[in-house]
Amino acid sequence: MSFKIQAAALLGALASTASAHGHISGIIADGTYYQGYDPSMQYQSPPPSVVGWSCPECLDNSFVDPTMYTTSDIACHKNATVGGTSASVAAGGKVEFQWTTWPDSHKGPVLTYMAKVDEFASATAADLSFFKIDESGYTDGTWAATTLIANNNSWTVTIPSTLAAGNYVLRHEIIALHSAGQEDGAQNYPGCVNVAVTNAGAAAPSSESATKFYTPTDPGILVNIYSDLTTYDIPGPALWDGASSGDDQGNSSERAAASSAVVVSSTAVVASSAATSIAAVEVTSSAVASMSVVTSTIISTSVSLEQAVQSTSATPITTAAAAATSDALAPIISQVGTITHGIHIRLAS
Ligand SMILES: *[C@@H]1O[C@H](CO)[C@@H](O)[C@H](O)[C@H]1NC(C)=O
Ligand SMILES: *[C@@H]1O[C@H](CO)[C@@H](O)[C@H](O)[C@H]1NC(C)=O
Ligand SMILES: *[C@@H]1O[C@H](CO)[C@@H](O)[C@H](O)[C@H]1NC(C)=O
Ligand SMILES: [Cu+2]
Repeated sequence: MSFKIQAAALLGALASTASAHGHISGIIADGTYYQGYDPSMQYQSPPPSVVGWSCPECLDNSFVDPTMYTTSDIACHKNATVGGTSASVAAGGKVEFQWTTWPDSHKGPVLTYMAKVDEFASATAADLSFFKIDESGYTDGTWAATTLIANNNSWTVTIPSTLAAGNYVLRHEIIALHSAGQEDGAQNYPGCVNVAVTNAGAAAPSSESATKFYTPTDPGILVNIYSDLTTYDIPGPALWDGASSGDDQGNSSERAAASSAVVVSSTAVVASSAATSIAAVEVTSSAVASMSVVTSTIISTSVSLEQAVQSTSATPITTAAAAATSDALAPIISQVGTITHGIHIRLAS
């Protein structure tokens, strides 16, 4: 069996498309699970009421790019509207954000902000005014997004203990920098959830609109992560000094335990959706040690997948790796036929 893709379509897609990735599927606030927003909810009637802000334009798990930094889409994602319900958390308590499977290739910082609101029902993205409560960039050679993956695709923050009680929108974000060496290549994946903070202090940090956070040429936004980085400037406003300075992400042995609990068989192909248009396919193989990303429109026949993988590598991969990848992808290609968005290939060592 051979599976082929069309060269022109692939190369065109490469030039213009950047692959999209995940969203926050749910949160655990003070030990209680709350479902997040899923773009498929827009087709339910009525849509479920969840803590997450909606993103009807996020069916492809898309991202906000630097050309949108001055629009309210950067606040809580494209055309986001407030969630219908809220989580409850005590000041000083923890909120864990659970992401859909995040790809290794999408390295970058993880940031969390809060904005106080009066009533959730009347909150709009344009009106939110945020302060930063958590940030992590590139520490000891490890990107925050890599730590997030090792923690079962989750990130935990502490709600500052001195914060005034009330209703807050928690804005959590991964910025993927795999294409950020070119201007407008960074990919922001913000997501917002509603939390009612109890047992609190009186602090009311100064805050600003998300449209002030970033510019396309910030050193932490326009950055080539494939060069030998020694330091990385986390973008956005300074961390609020009332924020907890503790590291909530566990130590390395805790991360290893969380990671091994994620079931990934050595040659499994996992599609994030079974539709004809799929946002992402993850392939893992214990046989190879390098990693690559393919972003393409796969239409029909002409160039082998093996070539496609090699030609689109973020980092060069071996022929053996490409062959293994091609074999592993074959069943999904035959099932799905057309992959309209992208394929993420992760080859674990
Ligand atoms: C937001 O919604 C409007 C109206 O439906 C649409 O024209 C616009 O493209 C959407 N914005 C994004 C970023 O998708
Ligand atoms: C990691 O944290 C766990 C739980 O707090 C603790 O039991 C364990 O000893 C720690 N391991 C290391 C290597 O620090
Ligand atoms: C990993 O996260 C998922 C939700 O994204 C959760 O259902 C699962 O229980 C978590 N596994 C572990 C070992 O924490
Ligand atoms: Cu992606």
